[in-house]
This record gives sequence, C-alpha cells and structure tokens, in this order.
Amino acid sequence: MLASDRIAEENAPRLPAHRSDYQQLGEVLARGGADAEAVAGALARFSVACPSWALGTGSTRFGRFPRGGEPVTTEQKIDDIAALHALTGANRSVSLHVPWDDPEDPAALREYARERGLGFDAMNSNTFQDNPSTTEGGKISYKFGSLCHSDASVRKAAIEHNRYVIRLGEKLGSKAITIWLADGTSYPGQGSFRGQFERVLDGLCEIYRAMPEDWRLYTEHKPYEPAFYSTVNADWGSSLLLAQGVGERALCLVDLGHHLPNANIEQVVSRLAMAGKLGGFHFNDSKYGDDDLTAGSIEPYQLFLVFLELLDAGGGELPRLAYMLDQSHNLKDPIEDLIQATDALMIALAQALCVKRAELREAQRENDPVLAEELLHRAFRGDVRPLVAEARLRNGAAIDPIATYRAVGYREAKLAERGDSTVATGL
Ligand code: LRH
Ligand code: MN
Repeated sequence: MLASDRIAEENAPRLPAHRSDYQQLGEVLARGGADAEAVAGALARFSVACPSWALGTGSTRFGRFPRGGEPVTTEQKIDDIAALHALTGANRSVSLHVPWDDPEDPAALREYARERGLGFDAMNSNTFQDNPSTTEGGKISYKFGSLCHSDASVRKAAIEHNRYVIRLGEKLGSKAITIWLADGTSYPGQGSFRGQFERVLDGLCEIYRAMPEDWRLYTEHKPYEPAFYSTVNADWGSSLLLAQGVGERALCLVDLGHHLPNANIEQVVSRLAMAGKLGGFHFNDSKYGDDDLTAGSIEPYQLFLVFLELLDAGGGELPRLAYMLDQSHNLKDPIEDLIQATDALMIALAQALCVKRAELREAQRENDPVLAEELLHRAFRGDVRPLVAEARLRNGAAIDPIATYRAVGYREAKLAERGDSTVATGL
C-alpha cells in the first residue's frame, strides 16, 4: 500500500511544481546567504522516533472517542509506524513503553521491525500504573509513588521493573531508557521533599548500574499531574541534579509539555546543553498543561527557537540526541497527527538552519535587538516547505504525505482488516 512505487505514483503529478518551488527557494536563500542543498541534506538525515503509545486514539478523563482500525499488537503498531516512515522518511525508530508493549519474542519483533526499515529507540518503563507484571502480581502498589516510596518493597519492585525493561531493550537493540516518574505528593505535608528525592536518586543509581556500558538513562521532568502539590522530578533543575548524581551516561530529557505556563523552554535547552546533560526530547505542543498536542500546532516560534538553541549547542549542526515524539491523539487520525508533527519539526529545523548565526552573534555583541530579531524573523517567516519536501523526496518518501496517506486509503484498509472496535494500548 505504501510501497515506494505507490508513493512515486502519488509524487509524479506534484514533481514539476516541487522542482520549481525548490529551485526558486534556492535562489532566495542564496541571496540571504543560506545554502538550500546543505539544508535539504541536513533535513534528509533528520529522524524523530515514533512512540508506540501514540498509534491509537488518546483520551482525557472526560472521554475517549476511538475511531476503529487501531493497532492492538506491537507488530500492528510497527506496521503503522512503517507506514508513517514510508510517507515522511524521517521516523526511522520506535520508542516502546513497557508493559503497554511487552513482546514475548523480542528477537522476532526486532527482525519484524528491521524488515520494515525500523529500529528501536529509548525504552520507557512504567511505574505510574499498577500492572500485575510490574507490581509482583499485585503484591505492591505505586499509588504513593515508586522509587520515592517510603516502603522498600515498592522501591525494589520499581527497580526490578526497570531492570526488566533494560534487558528487553538490549534484545531489541535499544541503547537507552527513559524514566518518567509520577512520584510526588498532592497535599502539603504528605511527603518529605528531601526524603523522596534521595530515595529516587538511590533508585536511579541502582537502575544505572544495571545498564550496559553503551546505554544512556534519561530523566524526564514534569511539574505536576498526576501529583498535584509536588513532583519529585518537577523541573529541569531537579532533573539536572538527578542526572549529575546518577552518572556520566545519565542525561536529561525535555518533554516540551512538561513546563509551567510561559516557561522559557529554549533557555532550559540551552542550560542543559551547557551543563553537558541534554540527552533528548519528547516533542509535542501545549497551550495550558501537558496537553500532548501536535508538535508545532500551538507555539511554532518556540519550536523554532528550541532548534536554534540546539544548533548553537552543536556548533551549527544538530547534536546527536534522542529526538522522540510524545503526543496523544484525541481528535485526529494518529498517523496524520504524527505526519504533521514530523513535518513541523523538519520545518523548525530548516528555519533554524537558515538563520545567519555569525551575523546574529554580531548583533548580540553590538546589543542590536532589532537586527537580531530581524535575522530570526527572516528565517522563521520564510516558507521552507520545499526544502522539507525535497528531503522527503530524497528519502523516497512523499512530497505531500497527508494527501498521499489519504489517497492510498491506509486507515480504511486497516479498519476493514482490524475491525472498528480495536483500541490500542496507551494513555
Ligand atoms: C508523562 C509522559 C512520559 C510518558 C507518558 C506516556 O506525561 O510524557 O513521557 O511515559 O507521558
Ligand atoms: Mn513524555
């Protein structure tokens, strides 16, 4: 359905317009000192991992509106991610969440993914829900936290679950584990800030010791939800203290939705990079809380500024970090939502690559805010979509992935194949 020749068929009528758009933009960028070929090349090398928990319809506590044809097995999720990657050329890896995905035969799953051009990115553990496989068959509960828990048997179970996730990840070829903890309190006095933090630090150190030498551990901060008074790993400062306390290969993961309103997220990125502790991202967007909306759908300028800080950290190149999506799709077709998110990241990267960084530094030295802003706006307000389409084309993907996805009728086919009542695991 999404074989390269089928995509080429859909691209054919769009090629002439694309070629002239790309050429014209190349001339415009050249006048502004940017090299379209270099940017298109960098975009073609870009990839953002797809979360296995975002292939179904997400929900809020007020309801879920499944659309049917959702993947149930991890193999079916791999199929949908392979379809996504065939359309974008920029989603080469899968991030699994255990136990939502807990393959009986990891070697077979690894081969299944490899045959479809996919690898496995950071694994995700889950000690924020009571699942029989993570609570010693229900003997313990994570109601009052996991690594921060006052009861050693709960902490032990949480550490053992993370060890299990690492062993599984090794069999899948993953090289990292992301640990997001719901641990915290909802009432003043309920828990000791210091006690909880020190227990989490101890637990992460034990998990770190269980990791192979070439693995990374990502600590993911979040200010609130489900804890509504204090969260142990609440902000970038807490995450940095944890990563520094755990070890050299412990790094901080920035989920864009995990910041209080009006936080300067691009500055958080700059700080963590400066400290040598920036490990990766969960890209999404939000207007109020951890809304998990489509990346770039609410604050595209912020996304552009985040990529600008990344290029600053990488000396003009995108640093080799763990780039992953983390979204929840309540209203849109999950695959269309993931296409839009991947497209938005590539657009933000293209815009950031078009900034004349030497002139920006000069304007900053000269304290010329107008010139500095004009240099950013010129790059942000330019239509770089032909560069992104060119990158997709070079990866054998679709010039217009949404139109191609709809033209091939992927969702309708999956609806017929999987039925209209299948619901994917996840949030
Ligand atoms: C927590 C979070 C975390 C995942 C979960 C699915 O809000 O961002 O990264 O484990 O969502
Ligand atoms: Mn996340």
